[in-house]
Amino acid sequence: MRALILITLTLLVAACGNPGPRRGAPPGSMDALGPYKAKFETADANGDERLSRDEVEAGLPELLPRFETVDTDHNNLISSAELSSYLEWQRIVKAPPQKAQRTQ
Ligand SMILES: [Ca+2]
Ligand SMILES: [Ca+2]
Repeated sequence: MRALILITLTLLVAACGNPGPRRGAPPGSMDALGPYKAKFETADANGDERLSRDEVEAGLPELLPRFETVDTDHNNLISSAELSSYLEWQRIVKAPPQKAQRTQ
C-alpha cells in the first residue's frame, strides 16, 4: 500500500512538477531582447509594447532602415517578439563560421 502511494506521488510530481527542458526565454519575451530591452521600452512612448514607425524614428533610429524587415507581419508595428527574432537572426548570420579543422 505504501509503495502504491509512493508511486502515485511520484507520478503526480512527474506530471505536474516537470516543466520540460528549458529553451531560454519564450518567444516574444522581453528577456530575449538582451541589451535592446531597455531601448525598446524607452522607445515605446505609448507603452503598448509595440513600436510604431514614429517611435522607432525617435527612440531607435538605427532600426528605421530595417523597419519593413523587422515588421514580419507588416502591421506597421514592431513587437518585442519581432525585434527579438530579428536580433537572433542577425546574431546567427553574423556569427563566424565554425572551423572544422583541428590544430595539432
Ligand atoms: Ca508603442
Ligand atoms: Ca509587426
